[in-house]
Amino acid sequence: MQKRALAIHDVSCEGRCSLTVALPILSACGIHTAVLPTALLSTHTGVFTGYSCLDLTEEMRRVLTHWDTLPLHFDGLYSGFLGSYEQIELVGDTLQHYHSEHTLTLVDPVMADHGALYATYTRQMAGGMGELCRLADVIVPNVTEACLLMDQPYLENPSEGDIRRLLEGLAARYGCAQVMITGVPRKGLLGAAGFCAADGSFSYAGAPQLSRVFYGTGDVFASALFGAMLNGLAMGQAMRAAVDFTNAAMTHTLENGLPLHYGVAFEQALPELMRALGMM
Ligand code: PXL
Repeated sequence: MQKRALAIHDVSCEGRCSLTVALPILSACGIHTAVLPTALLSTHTGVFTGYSCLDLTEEMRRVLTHWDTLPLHFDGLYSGFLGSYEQIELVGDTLQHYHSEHTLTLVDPVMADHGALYATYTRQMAGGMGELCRLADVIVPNVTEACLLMDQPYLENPSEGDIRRLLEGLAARYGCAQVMITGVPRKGLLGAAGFCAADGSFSYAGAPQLSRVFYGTGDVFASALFGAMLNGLAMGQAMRAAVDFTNAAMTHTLENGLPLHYGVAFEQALPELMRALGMM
């Protein structure tokens, strides 16, 4: 049976991130994906200025009201960048509404990077993102978001012990079965560190660190991870596949010589992801 997922993110019209990344990656993973767009922006907010941003909360309510008349079921629920504080409650209600015994819920608490909140995010929204994390089986914050979720100052150079404490703390505080922190450096590698609450195990998957600042890589990683997990890969294997895919996308971007703020060339790495999932 083909798996069905719901992806709740913004549409950034230019600059590959959020839905323009999640949808093609999940399609390549063979997953029938419905979308609930949270906001419409001309670009992402990471590096561009003067972008337009339309909060879609009211339209989301209309979409959900219509969906209530349809027999919809989702195997996976995946949320990311949100448009406003008011919207967080609606997204929480939606995750609960479509949750069933076998649903995999992945919340990417997108709100900050490199020690700072994104331009459209407030402290109040950061608190609300924590409430969404409580509804998730899996969360994938970066180091900045992990520190915010734990109400602690940003760790610029976290040690292995710092990352373990964050992982365990997040799992305990938000009740998530699996926590992964992204953008974790270790011995010249950059990757993701994971914690599985069921057996208390830690894991790490890294790839050679490329000394450039990329955009949208958190979304590329999380989408590939979610696609891999919906295809039945265990956390460690899914993390490995998603790290390799993200690294390949970054490498293609550098080879293409494209400006980095337009996101990474994940399109050219999709065959690699599909091979890792045994699809070709
Ligand atoms: O990649 C996360 C993201 C998603 N959507 C928008 C963003 C960002 C990060 O900056 O600005 C609109």
